[in-house]
Amino acid sequence: MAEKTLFEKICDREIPASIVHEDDLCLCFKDISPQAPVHYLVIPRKPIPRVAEADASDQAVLGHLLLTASKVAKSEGFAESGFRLVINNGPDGGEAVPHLHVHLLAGRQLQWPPG
Ligand code: DGP
Repeated sequence: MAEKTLFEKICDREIPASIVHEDDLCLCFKDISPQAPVHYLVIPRKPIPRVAEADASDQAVLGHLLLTASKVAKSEGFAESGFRLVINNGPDGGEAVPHLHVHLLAGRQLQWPPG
């Protein structure tokens, strides 16, 4: 069996994280190295390495990650002022952890284009 990813270990409570939401399909927790006043990660429980390796059977979970990010933004009160969702894919995309995750950033005016 493949070794668990860091984020699978967070799902399984083997590594602590500050979890703000969880359900059958996903977890949302605070990023350990925040790039904005609010920086959460929304991850599927299923260890999909990156979006490029998701397939048609993952359609529901992919949609669920976005809807969960929006739900968390609303429940935490920063949806109206705005937020950004980012998915880094592969080396040039800046992916460091090979377990699909949606960055949810908010709490300041974010710049565009990103670096
Ligand atoms: P990416 O570069 O898109 O793969 O982002 C990985 C993010 O994961 C990065 O913003 C830092 C975060 N991260 C790495 N290790 C941990 C950890 O152990 N706990 C938490 N909460 N976040 C982590």
